[in-house]
Amino acid sequence: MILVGQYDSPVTRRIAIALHHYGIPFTRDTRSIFSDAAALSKISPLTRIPALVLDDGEVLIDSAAILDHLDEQADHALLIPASGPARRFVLQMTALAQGTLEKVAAVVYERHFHLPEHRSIDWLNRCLGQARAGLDELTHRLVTPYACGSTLTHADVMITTLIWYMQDRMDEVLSPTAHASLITLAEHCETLPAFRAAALSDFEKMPRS
Ligand SMILES: N[C@@H](CCC(=O)N[C@@H](CS)C(=O)NCC(=O)O)C(=O)O
Repeated sequence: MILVGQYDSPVTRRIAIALHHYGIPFTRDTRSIFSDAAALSKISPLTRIPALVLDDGEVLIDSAAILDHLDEQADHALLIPASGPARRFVLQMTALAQGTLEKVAAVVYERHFHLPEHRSIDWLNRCLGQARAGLDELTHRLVTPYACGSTLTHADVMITTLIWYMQDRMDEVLSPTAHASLITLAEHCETLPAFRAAALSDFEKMPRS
C-alpha cells in the first residue's frame, strides 16, 4: 500500500505511526498537497492528505476511516479497545486532539493565505480560544502514563503529532506549564520505535509565509 502525504501533516504522520506500530509494510507518495495539488487531486478527490492506496488500487481517505481499516488488519497491540467505555474514551481523547489540531491548522492557514490586513481577528481569536480549550481539556482528562491509561492508543499518537505541529508552527496557546503533561507524553512517545520510524525528512514542511 502507498501512504500519500508528507509528515508535516499530523493526520498523515499518525497513519504512518500506526502502520509502523502494526508492522504493516507500505511505501510513500511524498508529493506536496500544495505544490503538487493537481496531481494529488487525481488520487485524493478532496485534494487532502492523508490518502492510503491499497494494494488492489482502492483509495481510502480521512485519517479516522483509514485507521478503522488498519485496526481491522492488525493482529497485535491494537491501538484501540474493541468496545465499551474504554473504546469511547480513546475515541473521545483522539477527537479532542484532532479537533484541537483543526483549530490550530485554521490559524496557520489564515495567517499563511491572508495578508495581515485581510485576516479576520475575530476568527483567529475564536480558533485560538478553541485550541487552548482543547489542550486544557486533554490535560484535564489525561490518565497517565499514556493518554488513556497503561497502553499506547490512537489518542497518544494524535496528541504527539499535534504537539509536534504546534511546537513547529503555532505554539502560542501551548503552555509549558499548564500543558506540561501533554508535552511530556509527546516527548516520551517520540522516543518509541514507531514514532522514530515516521520521523520527518527536511523536505516535508509546508512553506512558511
Ligand atoms: N479530517 C481529515 C483532515 C485532513 C486534512 O485536513 N489534511 C490537511 C493536511 S493536515 C490537508 O490536506 N490540507 C490541505 C487542504 O485542505 O487543502 C483527516 O483526518 O484525514
